[in-house]
Amino acid sequence: DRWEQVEGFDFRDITYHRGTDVDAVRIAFDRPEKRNAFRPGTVDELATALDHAKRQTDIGCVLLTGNGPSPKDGGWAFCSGGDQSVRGDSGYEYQGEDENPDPGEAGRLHILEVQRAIRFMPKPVVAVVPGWAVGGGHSLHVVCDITLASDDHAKFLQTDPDVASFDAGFGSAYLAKQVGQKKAREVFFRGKTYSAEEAADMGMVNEAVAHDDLEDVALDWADEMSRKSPTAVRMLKYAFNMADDGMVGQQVFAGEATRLGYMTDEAREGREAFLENRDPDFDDYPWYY
Ligand code: 2NE
Repeated sequence: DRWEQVEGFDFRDITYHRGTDVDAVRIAFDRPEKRNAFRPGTVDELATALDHAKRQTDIGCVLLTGNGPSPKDGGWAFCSGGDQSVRGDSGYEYQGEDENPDPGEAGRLHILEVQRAIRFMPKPVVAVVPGWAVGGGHSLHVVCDITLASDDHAKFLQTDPDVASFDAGFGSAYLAKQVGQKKAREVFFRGKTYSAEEAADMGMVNEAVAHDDLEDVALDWADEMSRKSPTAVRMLKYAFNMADDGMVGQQVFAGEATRLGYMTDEAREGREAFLENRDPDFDDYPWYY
């Protein structure tokens, strides 16, 4: 009852809700019988929901989670990564109805686009981990701004090298920024399973929370964050990103700086002068120091 479905979407592999009393959305993997593995269609839906969430100017936080438990065996999962049963030789295979699909649909790895959507989302994205976070699912929690995990059921595991996959971007390099080089290498090279508590001690989980309280705690955190100044939170998120994101990080931060600049009378004078075909008069605007 704290969530209502967002109208206008007919998703198959995810669910999408917005808070009734908190300015947050909840996007959830909905393939619990597959430990919430993603197939290409799942990723398309995720990208659509994230883009929609980005555009909601009254929404201050995105929760990303996995529905459960599995009707088959009661197991919980955040996400177990790419669905290995549809993995082709160059990516994850097309599963639509078209007999002659676009060749570009053949081998897709567009979960990386979703990682970027999370990274550049102009509001915090919280991974709410009720169970397994594995492979590409582990990488998704890594790229989120915050991770909250079930103390009872969350398990963190990197299987990439077992299935001959490698997230050589955020999944590994950014993980190392969070937990340090030695631990990040251990996560990938050993393939050991870590509890929520261990992951919190390591620094890749913010808090381990009793399973039954997980969603409420996530909503509390979302409520706190979405009550802050949108501009300040957005600038801070992009400032945190910028140190690691090179020229793209600078570009994203700079775009926000430009927006702030446009909001000043000084910028309005520049625009008006052009439209009125006269020289701009910036005399009223000091050279601040
Ligand atoms: C997730 C894990 C550790 C769970 O183990 P357990 O013992 O709790 O469950 P079980 O029985 O293995 O899984 C339950 C059902 O879910 C399916 C299983 O095949 C099983 O199906 P049934 O036998 O009941 O029919 N399932 C689970 N994960 C799946 C997956 N990823 N794809 C397809 N079916 C899956 C254990 O299941 C596990 O290790 N799963 C595989 C994790 C994995 O290797 N993921 C891919 C890593 S690569 C990747 O994600 C990636 C990337 O790194 C970069 C780009 C794109 C993708």
